[in-house]
Amino acid sequence: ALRAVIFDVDGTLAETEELHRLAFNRTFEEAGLPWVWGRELYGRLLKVTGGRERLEVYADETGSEAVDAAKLHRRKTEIYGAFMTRGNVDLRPGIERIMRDSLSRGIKLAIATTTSRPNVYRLFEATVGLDLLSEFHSIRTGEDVTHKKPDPEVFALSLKDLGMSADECVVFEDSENGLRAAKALGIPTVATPSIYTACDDFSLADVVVPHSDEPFSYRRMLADEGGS
Ligand code: XBP
Ligand code: MG
Repeated sequence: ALRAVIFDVDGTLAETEELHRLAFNRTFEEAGLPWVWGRELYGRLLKVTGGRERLEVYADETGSEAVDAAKLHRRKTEIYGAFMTRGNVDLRPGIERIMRDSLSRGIKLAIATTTSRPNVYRLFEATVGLDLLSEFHSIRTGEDVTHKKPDPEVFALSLKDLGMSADECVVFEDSENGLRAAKALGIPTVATPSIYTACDDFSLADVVVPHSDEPFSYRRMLADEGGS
C-alpha cells in the first residue's frame, strides 16, 4: 500500500528554474563576470544537477579557472532567496492538494531535492507556508549527499528516513535525471514535465501527466488507499 509521497522541488513543486537563472545572472553581474545565461544555454546547463556543480562545469568550459564556484554559489543562494517572495512564485496545480490529502490519509510526505536547503524553506514561506513544510517527515537536499541526481543517494536517504521500502512510496519528478535516480531504487514515479524538462525522455516514468492536478493515475492511487 502507498505510505509516502516523495517530492522533487525545482520544476515539480513549482516552476523555479527561471528564478534560479535570474539569480545566477545577478550573481555574475555583481561579481563583475561577463557571463549571461540565456534560456537555451541554461536548458543545456540544467543537465548538470546542483548549482555549484553547474558553475564549475561552465567555468571549466569557458576556461575561467580562477572563478570561486563555491563562493559564487553561496551568493546565488542569497539572491535567489531574496527573489523568492510571495507573488513571484506559485506551487504547480494540484501540489498543495496532494500534500494535504496525503496527510489527512496518514500518508507521509518527504522532499528529495538537489537544490540547497534554504531554497526549500523560502519556497514554502513564499507560497503555502512553513506550517505545511513542518508536516514533512523527511527533507533531504543537496547538502545531504555526496552525489546528486541522477545518483539515487538522495532518494535512498528518504527511504531510510521514512523506514519504508521503495514499493510503499511514490516519487513526483519533472526531469529525466530525477526519474533515473528514483528508478535506480525501484520507486514508482509520476512525471510532470516542466518548462525546462519538456524535451526530456520520460520513458522511465510509471505515469506521465501534464501536471499534478491530472485526475487520472496517482489520484486514484490515493483514493484506492481507502479501500485497500
Ligand atoms: C534542480 C537543480 C538545482 C537548481 C539549482 O533540483 O538542479 O540545482 O537548478 O539549485 P531539483 P542550487 O532536484 O529540486 O529538481 O543552486 O541550490 O543547487
Ligand atoms: Mg526537478
